[in-house]
Amino acid sequence: RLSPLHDALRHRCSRGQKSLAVLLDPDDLDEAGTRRILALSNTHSVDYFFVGGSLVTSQHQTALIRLLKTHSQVPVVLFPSNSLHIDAQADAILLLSLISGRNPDFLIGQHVVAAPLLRASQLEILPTGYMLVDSGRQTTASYMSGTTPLPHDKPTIAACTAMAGEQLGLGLMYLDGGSGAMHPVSPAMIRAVRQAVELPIIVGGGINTAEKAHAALTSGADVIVIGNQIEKEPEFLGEVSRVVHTFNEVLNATLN
Ligand code: 1GP
Repeated sequence: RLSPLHDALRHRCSRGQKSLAVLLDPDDLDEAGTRRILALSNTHSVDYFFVGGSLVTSQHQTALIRLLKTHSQVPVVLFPSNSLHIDAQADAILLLSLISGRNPDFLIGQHVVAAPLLRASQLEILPTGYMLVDSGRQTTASYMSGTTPLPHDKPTIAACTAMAGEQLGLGLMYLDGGSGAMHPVSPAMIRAVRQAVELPIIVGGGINTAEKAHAALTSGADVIVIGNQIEKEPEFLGEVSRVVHTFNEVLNATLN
């Protein structure tokens, strides 16, 4: 099976290029809200739409993905909380292995259920080491997964966890404070993971200012994920897109 998104992301990362992913949670967005974000994403640069949430109760996910695919060229990547949220209309799926936790259901159980569905679909599979990091309060993700997040101030544990994930053959690392995190993943932890692995690193959870976005990128994040803040204030998409764009422009100027 071809892996165009993974190959392109690895190529970007090897050149130090940064990317922006906008997380759309079907439970939080109605059609008007999605259209507003779509319009902004067509004027500002967005690299990926992630679709999902730690607990999806609405029936909107299919309609949301259809809307994105109809009005945008930005790749749609599923960010599933379990095997029920596979949707073959998307372009790819983050096949998350929750390596910060010790719950076998999220390390392999859900994957067994999903395997034949994924085999039958055209979805690009992005095998991802998913690390939940304590962010100052219990998030839906840590409660629903029944796992203890990584301690916020223990970058060495995060680095060793990421190393183990890379040695197991995972293709991406996702450091997540969880949606609406009080504190984003610390720069020290991102730096430690950056030094430990060569894989592309995705960082999300609680990035709600341009400064926090910039801090994550300078610490070594290849992709930053923004959900809540764009849902609350869609214009933040323009602000954070400029942060990523400026970062890449400075890098290009240095390389040329
Ligand atoms: C959560 O990383 C994502 O899984 C995004 O978090 O909603 O806090 O931006 P926010």
